[in-house]
Amino acid sequence: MVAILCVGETMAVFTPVEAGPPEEVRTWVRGIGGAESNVACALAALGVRVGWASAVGDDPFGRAVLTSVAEAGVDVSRVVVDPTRPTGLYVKEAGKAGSAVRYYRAGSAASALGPEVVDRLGLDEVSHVHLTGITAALSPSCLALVRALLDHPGVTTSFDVNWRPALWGATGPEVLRALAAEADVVLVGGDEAEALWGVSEPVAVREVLPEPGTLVVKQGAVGATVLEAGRAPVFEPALAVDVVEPVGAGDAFAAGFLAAHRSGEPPARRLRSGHLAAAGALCTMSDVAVPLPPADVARLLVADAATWA
Ligand code: KDG
Repeated sequence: MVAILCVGETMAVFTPVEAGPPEEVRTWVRGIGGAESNVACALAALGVRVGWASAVGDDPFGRAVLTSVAEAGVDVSRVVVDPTRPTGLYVKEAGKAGSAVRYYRAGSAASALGPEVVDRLGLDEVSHVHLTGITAALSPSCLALVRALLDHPGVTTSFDVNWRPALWGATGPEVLRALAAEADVVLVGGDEAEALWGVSEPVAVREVLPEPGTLVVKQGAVGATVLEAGRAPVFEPALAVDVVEPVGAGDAFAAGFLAAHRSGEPPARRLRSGHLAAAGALCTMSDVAVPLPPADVARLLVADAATWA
């Protein structure tokens, strides 16, 4: 039985150890990364019973991915090992302002997932499914899987838009809007909303996405706003942190937010929980967050405005 099931691709990630263009770099560190398993690992660190469903190749990177996610405390029993396709991988050119990425994932094991897997996900044992727009971009069958999961009766859903222009053609903005409209909780960066739909302010994003019961607009280092039906928008500033590398911070934020959302915390506390989890990703080169010490989290969750940010 898992409270939250995250579904999507996880890859081997290569991060350069030396500065310089990739053509000249000779030493790389191999980690793992995938938006949905990043969320799952961060949820597990917060004590949530969480599973991750996907497919990996029957290869060393697939085994490394499975071992790492399982070691984080995530149930990986719904991950299929596909002997006919490889595990995807990606290469980072990391920097404080953001990271350029180069994907090697076309034809990967996860890209072959489709709606036929829904029946073996054991969704009667799951209360919430977390998805992202990345999966929708991987292949037509993956898009159909995301649609089927968003439509599935008996589970609530969250959808992080996770705009990855390198994976999309011209249909991205409309497909992502339509998918987001089906979810109960939607997370989107103001910068992503600007690129997709030409709006970044939370209230304007809400006009583009009026359907979800809970809409969270992430405003980078400034903070985040939650907009819910029948309630005034609630803004909560982000924590000031020395950023090492930002990839994975949105996923950790989603985990912190969802964990507090599930426990019925009020909006500001849910946003704080997201910011605290995000700080654990901003302070590491890894896509997977390193959780802050629980005592710091407990103190900061209830700190007054002056001592918080
Ligand atoms: O949000 C971070 C993810 O983007 C990263 O871990 C890799 O899932 C990934 C992707 O598709 O870019």
